[in-house]
Amino acid sequence: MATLLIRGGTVVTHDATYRADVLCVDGKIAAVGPDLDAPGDAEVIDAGGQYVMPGGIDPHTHMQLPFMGTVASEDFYTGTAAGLAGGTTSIIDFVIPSPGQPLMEAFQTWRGWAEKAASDYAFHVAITWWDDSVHEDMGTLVREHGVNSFKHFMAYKNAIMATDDILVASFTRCLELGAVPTVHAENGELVHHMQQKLLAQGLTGPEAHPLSRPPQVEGEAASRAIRIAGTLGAPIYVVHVSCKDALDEITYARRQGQPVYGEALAGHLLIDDSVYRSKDWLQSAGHVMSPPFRSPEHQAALWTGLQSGNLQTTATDHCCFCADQKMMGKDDFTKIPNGTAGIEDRMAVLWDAGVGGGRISMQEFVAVTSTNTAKIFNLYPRKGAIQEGADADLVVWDPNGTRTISAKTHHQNVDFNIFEGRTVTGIPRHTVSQGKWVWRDGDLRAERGAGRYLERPAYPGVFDVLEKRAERNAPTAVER
Ligand code: DUC
Ligand code: ZN
Ligand code: ZN
Repeated sequence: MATLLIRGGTVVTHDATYRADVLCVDGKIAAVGPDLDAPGDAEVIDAGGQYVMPGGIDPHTHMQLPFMGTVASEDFYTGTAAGLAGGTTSIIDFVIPSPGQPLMEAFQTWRGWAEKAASDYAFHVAITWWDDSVHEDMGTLVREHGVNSFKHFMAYKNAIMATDDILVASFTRCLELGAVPTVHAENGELVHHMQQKLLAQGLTGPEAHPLSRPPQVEGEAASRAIRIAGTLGAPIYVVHVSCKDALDEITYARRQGQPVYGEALAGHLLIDDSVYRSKDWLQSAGHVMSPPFRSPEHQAALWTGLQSGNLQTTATDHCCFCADQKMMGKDDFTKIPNGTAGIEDRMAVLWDAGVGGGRISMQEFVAVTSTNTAKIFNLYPRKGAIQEGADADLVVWDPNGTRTISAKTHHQNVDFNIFEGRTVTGIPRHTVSQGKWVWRDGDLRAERGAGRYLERPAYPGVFDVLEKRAERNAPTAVER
């Protein structure tokens, strides 16, 4: 029996802050309370002067993703291990079938890749094409494999883009199944058009990347996806909201009572678009991701989105490409593999700028880094909570600890760090996964294959209400 006592800390959850010890037995939280006795065989972690919080959940990662002619350098082991070093104890990654590939085949492929994960994981499944078999497989995934969310890329024309007919078919199916549709909101036609136009003008470098994907492109797609979902009565979750344009669409819809959720990336909150004006090609290309980094006014809007509750979660879109991979786009910015890392740094940079910067409270920090994701994707209270019976996935947070972030010292399997040189105050001092410490004062003991696949049941009951609500709000026929 593995027993661990975290002693002397202050427990911080999304709704409470109090002094308590936390006893973990066989991977679960067995007790939370003051002055708990340590059973004879218990290992003890001293959390004096520190905060004990639910482990982070990153709802948006792409480990070893085959993408844009290459494969992301971080695999499920190295990526989840880096996450543990950063206080993140679960991820939700994406199964992305190639157009025409059976969903179940892709799902089994990703399940195989993920067997080496060091932390727990789940999957969203992308809908990149449509026929009756996709309709069928969505049912199988929900009913038999614990998938309760499906992803739609509205960009990446001629690759994985979902057109409006696919969105309508898939959102309708999601509603039937009690699953949450999610979207990468960028108008793929516009992006393609802008890319061709910029290349024709001789703009081939990474500085053209943000010009090809301006905020309107994201705002339009967010509006379209939200209105399609609203018409059908389906909820919707917008991944990596990067700008005011998309946030305004979410905020407007939520004000009408529509169940719309939004995610912000740590990168978008912390880094502005000046990175694309670097004279150093690799510096600039290292920041190529989609949607791109935005100007400071958009960043300020994202913080307001988190503060107001119109954005509920934070993620990374962790998708790593090394310099030699980025070089694939040396003469054509549209060929630079899109993606940046962040799983190891998300919690620390958000604490530093969020709590340290006076933007969000500690409890809000827990909500946006862990609990809200667990609730939206039906992992709560197994994850995202500190209570008896929950999984013992915890981070012991040292509010006074400091770290200077660098690709030279990080654990991520990539040679670049978008937060390079940033010194943060507030660090994960210890991380506990499944009741065992895996990161202790700089010592990483991530175990290959220790991660478990997390089943996430669908929400049929909740969705019945949404369907009825949409019917009630639908315009009625005018009698002649
Ligand atoms: N954006 C990225 O930058 N990388 C992976 C996929 C995506 O949508
Ligand atoms: Zn995306
Ligand atoms: Zn992504």
